[in-house]
Amino acid sequence: MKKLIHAFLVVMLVSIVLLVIISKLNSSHGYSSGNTVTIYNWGDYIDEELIERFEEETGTKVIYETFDSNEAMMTKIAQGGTTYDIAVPSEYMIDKMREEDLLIPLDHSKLPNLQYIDERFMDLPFDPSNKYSVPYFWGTVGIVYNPKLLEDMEISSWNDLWNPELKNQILLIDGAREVIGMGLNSLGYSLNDTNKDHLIEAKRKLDTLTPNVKAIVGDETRMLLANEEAAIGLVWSGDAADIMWENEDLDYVVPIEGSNLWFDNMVIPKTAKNIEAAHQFINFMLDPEIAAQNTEYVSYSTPNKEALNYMPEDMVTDERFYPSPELTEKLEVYENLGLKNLAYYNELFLEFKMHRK
Ligand code: N2P
Repeated sequence: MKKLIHAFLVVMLVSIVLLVIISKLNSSHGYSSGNTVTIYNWGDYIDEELIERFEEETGTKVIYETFDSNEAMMTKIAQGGTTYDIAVPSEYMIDKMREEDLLIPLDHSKLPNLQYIDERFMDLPFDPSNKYSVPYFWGTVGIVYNPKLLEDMEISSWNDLWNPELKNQILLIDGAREVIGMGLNSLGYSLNDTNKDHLIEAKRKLDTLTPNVKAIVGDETRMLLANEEAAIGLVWSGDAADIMWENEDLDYVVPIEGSNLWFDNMVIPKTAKNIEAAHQFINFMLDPEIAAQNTEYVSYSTPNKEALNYMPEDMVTDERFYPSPELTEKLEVYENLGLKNLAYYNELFLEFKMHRK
């Protein structure tokens, strides 16, 4: 009997070792994890019904996690703890990730639905020929405001936010580029300014906004503004569109001094384990009807030209959310300012947050 138990234990041990070796070998070829695909996306940035549909159609299980800033996303991917098959960074971060060798070139032959993307969103300077990324959503940064709570106050400039009557009325995005950018723009500087004196001046100016800042938040912004718990929010355009569906009293403006035009694209990080399924998922999201459903759900602006035909007319003709090329030309796209400068933006933003406490 003892011998039998011994033999059984040996067989068990050998099987376990073999299993571990097989799974390691598979993952080093990028095709492990049987049938799962792990996706890392911004919060509130997909219609979850589409995840289920992808799972049903392909038999691939989706593991879905969210982040709320490019910086947080990049740190987690660089650490490599969780291995993501898809992530959705914005342009300057795609450039930075490529520079740090964190991305895998895409196989365009597996992405036939790429033909539906408007040329205007392809081959942009942050990723020539879309070697590493395909467009997901795009938009602007601006101010959503509630005229009902503001009486006759006009909101059209970044500097309007410094009005002392707005005490405790403003919600800010928890993002270094957005907030420091607002400070820079309000002084007439570029969103990509790296001049230290200008950056310090912007940070000092932001410190004086503190009495008006109610909170620095992530995805809760939508709910707080729609429920009229604050009168003003610094937001990404799609969040504004969504809030305005909830509460028709609100409006959205891109300030006259200028603002940010951004593009969020899907990429496959270097650590991906299921490259095949990652391409499949990306191509699925590029399908015009799927993209239209996703866009109606999240309210951001789709780069998928064909998808526009499946969407309500009033949504796609709204210039606040589908600004013309002439309007977007006046806006600035964030550039990858390099490790040191980006770290400095983060440092100033942290100091600004501390100043509030
Ligand atoms: C979605 C956030 C969109 C991010 N909640 C804009 N880059």
